[in-house]
Amino acid sequence: MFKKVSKVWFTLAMLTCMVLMGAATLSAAAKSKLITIGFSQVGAESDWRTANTKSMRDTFTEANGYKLIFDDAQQKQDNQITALRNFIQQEVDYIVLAPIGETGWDTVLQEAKDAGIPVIIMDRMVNVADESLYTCWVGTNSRGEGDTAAAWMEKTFAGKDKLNIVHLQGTIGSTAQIGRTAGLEDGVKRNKGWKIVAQQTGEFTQAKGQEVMESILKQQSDIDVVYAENDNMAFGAIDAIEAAGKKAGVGGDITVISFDATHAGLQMTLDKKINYNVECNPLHGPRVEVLIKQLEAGQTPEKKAYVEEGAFDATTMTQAILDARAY
Ligand code: GYE
Repeated sequence: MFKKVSKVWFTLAMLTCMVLMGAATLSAAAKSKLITIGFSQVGAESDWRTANTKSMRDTFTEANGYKLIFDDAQQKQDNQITALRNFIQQEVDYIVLAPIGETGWDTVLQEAKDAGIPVIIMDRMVNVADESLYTCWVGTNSRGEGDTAAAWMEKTFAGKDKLNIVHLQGTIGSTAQIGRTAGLEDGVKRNKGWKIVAQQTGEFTQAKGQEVMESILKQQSDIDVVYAENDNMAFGAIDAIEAAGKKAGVGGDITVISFDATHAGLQMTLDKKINYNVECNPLHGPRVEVLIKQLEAGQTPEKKAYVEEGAFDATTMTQAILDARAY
């Protein structure tokens, strides 16, 4: 009896070993087939960026057939150029670039093209003389977002003959800054009473947003609106406003407009501290994967793909909307 049982266990153990060995060989073979992606990320300046990085990491896993080489450029273009050159040297299959600013990419993108490595631009855009220097782009319509915010201001402040606006800009020269700034500045041109009383960059970070807002509040007592080009700068600005003894948001002294509509941003919208939050979706991982699959299949993806986005007004914001937020 005992002998029989131990024989069964022995056979089972042998079979398990064989299966495991088989799996090990398989995974070694699968490993050599992984698609290698060099990803140059801007940095970790905002909640939006953190969600974007997570989306990329969650998508491009070994289990999904990828080897992701991630590089954080810490908000410096020089670091991004170095990262791209390293990727070229490592002969990666694809480069994904989330560019900090739009200009200054021609040389390094030419190097990638010469090496035959397709480059997918994600999130912000590049401004290059020759559009064939990159394969395709996926991201947000920042100009559209700026227009959406300006249209809301026109509706909300209709009939008001004076509107003093503090403008907290994102990283100067980035697509998100250029588009959102253009939307506001066009609004100012259309509306005689609108005046930008201060315009300064907060680098898309909460700390800088707060610091800049603190100094503006010391110089300007008459502020109607803060137009912050992302959630994190809005959080910083709200802290500064409250520290100065004023109230931000619905029914307060200063109306706050923000962009991104991240989970934390929508929480502030639900709390009525941000009056209007224009959505900017960071979940590009799966979108980039679709593009890579198309390229792997020998297809030509669309050159530019914009992501659809909405906007949230604090007066109609609900807990259910917040709960459904994936980022
Ligand atoms: O709005 C901001 C981030 O480029 C759309 O970058 C992106 C922007 C986003 O730091 O929060």
